[in-house]
Amino acid sequence: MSHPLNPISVLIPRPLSLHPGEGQFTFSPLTQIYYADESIAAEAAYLAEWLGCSLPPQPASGEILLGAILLTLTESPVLGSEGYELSITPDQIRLRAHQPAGIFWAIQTLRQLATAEPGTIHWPACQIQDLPRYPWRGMMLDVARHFFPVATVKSVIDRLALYKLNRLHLHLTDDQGWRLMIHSWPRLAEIGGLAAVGGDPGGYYTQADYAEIVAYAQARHIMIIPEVDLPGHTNAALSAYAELNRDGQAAAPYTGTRVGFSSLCTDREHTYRFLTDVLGEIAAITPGPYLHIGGDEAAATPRPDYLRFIPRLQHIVTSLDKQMIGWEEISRATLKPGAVAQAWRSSLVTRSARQGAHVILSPARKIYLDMKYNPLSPLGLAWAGFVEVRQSYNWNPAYAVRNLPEDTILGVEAPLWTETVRSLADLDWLVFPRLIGMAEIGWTPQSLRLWSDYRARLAAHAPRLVQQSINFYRSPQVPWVLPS
Ligand code: TNX
Repeated sequence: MSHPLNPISVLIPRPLSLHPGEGQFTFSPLTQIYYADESIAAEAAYLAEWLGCSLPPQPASGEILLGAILLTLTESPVLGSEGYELSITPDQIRLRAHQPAGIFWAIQTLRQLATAEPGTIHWPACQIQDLPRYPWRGMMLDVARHFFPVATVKSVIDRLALYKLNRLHLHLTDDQGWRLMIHSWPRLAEIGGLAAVGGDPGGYYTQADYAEIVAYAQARHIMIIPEVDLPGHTNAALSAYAELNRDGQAAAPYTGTRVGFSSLCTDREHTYRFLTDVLGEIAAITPGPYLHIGGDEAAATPRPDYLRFIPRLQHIVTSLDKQMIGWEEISRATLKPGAVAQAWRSSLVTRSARQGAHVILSPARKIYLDMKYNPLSPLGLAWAGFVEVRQSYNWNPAYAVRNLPEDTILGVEAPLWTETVRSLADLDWLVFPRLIGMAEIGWTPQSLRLWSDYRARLAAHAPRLVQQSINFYRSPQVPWVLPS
């Protein structure tokens, strides 16, 4: 990629501190990568593969390694679990972190800094120290309204890694589809997985598929958060098992886009056996500490039932040694410590925070990736308004929800609901470039974020988006540097 040598003009997220140096480091296929700790051998291999090194990475020995790339871990905890230091001189590149994730993010910085003419890669000399603002920087993908195969999910994971995003929340179930095989209740996927919005093909992940997604994400330091939306948004489950319905009749499959019409029967013990089985199977194949139970738009569940249901769910989730996440509506219920509430359209989460919960911010008018950019957008919805690139970048999470103490904020997450999204190209067009801005919102301190500066850096990312075949929205607000 060619771009001006001032590295700050390209990096997204903008790093905490960056000092340009003199000269550049030139890569050759014989450049040797060394790693000082077995726990970062995988990161060294990832870097070697990206660069096309002809020599495999080697464990580091004591001597000074001119012309080499050196990966090391430091005892000092100041870099936290994700921070890193990157030093590039004409003689050597050093990546340092306290944890492997920091090394992985340093590698993403190296990828963005590389300038390539055919056959050679250069890096401008510089010193970078970098740490994220928030530990939670995520995207949500709705695989229920439309189903996306494992390969598409992996492409999404690769896109997240590029911008140092570390969470992928999978919205696995909704009225239109149930997308994960549950062996103790197989018809959920076999019957409930058949439909999708608009009569498009359905589908579901086997548990082996899910494990493959989890492993692929883990190798990129991204945590998978599975969501089973309860007690509303459950028509697919209700179509598969009559006994989950209040009237005992199986629901018809649903291919429309209305919300708020379905509910599990919440006052029969049988439903709680179902929930224990389903969440138990998912917990067993999910290494991350969270299970998302939805909880949104349960308009078909009587309020008193909902208020009893959520604490019972939290009890099931904590019995499985997981923490419960729910959409902001769970804030109406009594929550035990460890719950996480996800804000999307109101300030309800302050009630969760007052009960000791942490909060994820997904304000629809800023970072709902399914909102149209403008009235002419061929894809997307508009219930939260049009969300152009500038509007989705220009906000401060600290003030996103009125009266929410900043220390309760875990971070930010941009949801992509897929009522109108049928392919990776559709997905990319809504996600890019808004997700790139969200990545910077979650990583970079507010004081270093300025739209005019960001938009110039974003413009410089156009050639790399093109090169990776990412079908991004050419917003008129960004002076894109596009190949002619
Ligand atoms: C609201 S956001 C929903 C989803 C829809 C989305 C469309 C939320 C928790 N619920 O069921 O897909 O709007 O933008």
